[in-house]
Amino acid sequence: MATADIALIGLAVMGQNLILNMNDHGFVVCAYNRTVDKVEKFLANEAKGTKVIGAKYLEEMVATLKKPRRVMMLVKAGAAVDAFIEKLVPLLEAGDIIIDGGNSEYQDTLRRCKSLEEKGMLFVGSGVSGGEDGARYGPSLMPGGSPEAWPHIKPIFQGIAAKVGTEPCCDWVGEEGAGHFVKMVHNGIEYGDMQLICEAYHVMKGALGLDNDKISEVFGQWNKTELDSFLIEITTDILAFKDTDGKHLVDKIKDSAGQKGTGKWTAISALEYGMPVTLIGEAVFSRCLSSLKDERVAASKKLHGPTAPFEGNKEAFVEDIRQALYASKIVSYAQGFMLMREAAKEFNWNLNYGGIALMWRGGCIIRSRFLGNIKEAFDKNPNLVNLLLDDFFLKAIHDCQASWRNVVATAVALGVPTPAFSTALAFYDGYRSETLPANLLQAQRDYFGAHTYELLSTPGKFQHTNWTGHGGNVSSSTYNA
Ligand code: 2AM
Repeated sequence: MATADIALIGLAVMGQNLILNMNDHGFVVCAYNRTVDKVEKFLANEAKGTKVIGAKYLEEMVATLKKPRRVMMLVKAGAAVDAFIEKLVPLLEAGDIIIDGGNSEYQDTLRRCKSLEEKGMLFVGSGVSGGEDGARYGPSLMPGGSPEAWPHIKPIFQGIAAKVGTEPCCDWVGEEGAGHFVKMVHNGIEYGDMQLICEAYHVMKGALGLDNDKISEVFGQWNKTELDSFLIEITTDILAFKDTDGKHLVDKIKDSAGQKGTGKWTAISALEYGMPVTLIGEAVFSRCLSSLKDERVAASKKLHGPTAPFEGNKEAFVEDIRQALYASKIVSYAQGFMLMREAAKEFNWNLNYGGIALMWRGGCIIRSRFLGNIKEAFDKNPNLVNLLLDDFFLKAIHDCQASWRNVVATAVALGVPTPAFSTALAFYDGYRSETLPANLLQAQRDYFGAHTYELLSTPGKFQHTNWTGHGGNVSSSTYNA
């Protein structure tokens, strides 16, 4: 009998928690898993006393569904998703909807979307963020794919999503792989935010000599300002946390960062689409550098830096660091939105930028007050070319600028690495430059490779000069890397 509103395949923790969340919001869910035992165990334990039903076979699962059928997968990204799609297609009809809530690559989502639409079915690739807790009590959801699917999944998705006030942290992102692309950028931005916080900690510790409790107190204060966010909040807790021996746990943790690859994928996309998303790139490279622990230990004994201590007012400098972090964060988000805008152009997606800011406003790791300001900026002007040009952010960055420069200059002078603060400032100075030295670069390219250059006085016309007086006058047309 068709009683279920949606089926969910994949009973790992995320899947289980999303099912329970959907159940709490009045939806009847049919649970299925490759290893069928897990269905019975789930029904007998976590889902006991709920309206959740289970299925042992995909045919049985499909038969429980109201039409158009909605089947959501939360399985391992990659081959498992394709395998399930292949099994589901013969069991479904035109107009039915398959949703992939896993961490799929957006190119895979694009391919699956096209292929299912050719068969008359609808496909949605949705970013799901917020971890296990988010899945259970309110994730940030970023669905994209076949637009016709949205009205049919909207009540469930917006019902279970995190809320900011009454607004759900879920809206339609855009076509094809847009949802998974936006989730990837979200993760890249998360890398950037974490790196910025770590640099602030490093400068306070390395340059000012503040201890963990003091730094924790500083972050606690910052959390009451524009920087109010989940990541600053947990950093406050982490720095104050004591191990069983009464010592700070953070000091005992090896300074070698892991990564699962989503930051790297964002940086790769940035290179692919030619967008200067420098801060996320530096955040990824900083993790790489940190993981060279043994080499760094050896190098630290041989490579020297400055030894002069910090001179100045520490309290005032702590405020400078806060402003440097804020300004750098604005640049990072501006870069992230530049990347999304470029991808939207490339793929013809109609991205909803204000909606994206709202989706990230709650439920996910980068949730923050700041995202509310970004939402307002795009509400004011949906065609905003760059976040830095919005009045609110323009003023914020102008107000922070002197402090930001002071922090980067001081960190350089004292030898404390601040790659993300520095790259953000370099980007800012590059972006606001009417003239950059690429005129010389074009001349160099033309000199050694006859790559041609464009004169300011004759736009669109490319020409070659014989710079040396010898060699040919033939310009390069084949080598344009
Ligand atoms: P399992 O319980 O049968 O292993 C997270 O790993 C989820 O993805 C689990 O529900 C898991 O099912 C499922 N999964 C992982 N690899 C899979 C595959 N190759 N085919 C089907 N499901 C898979």
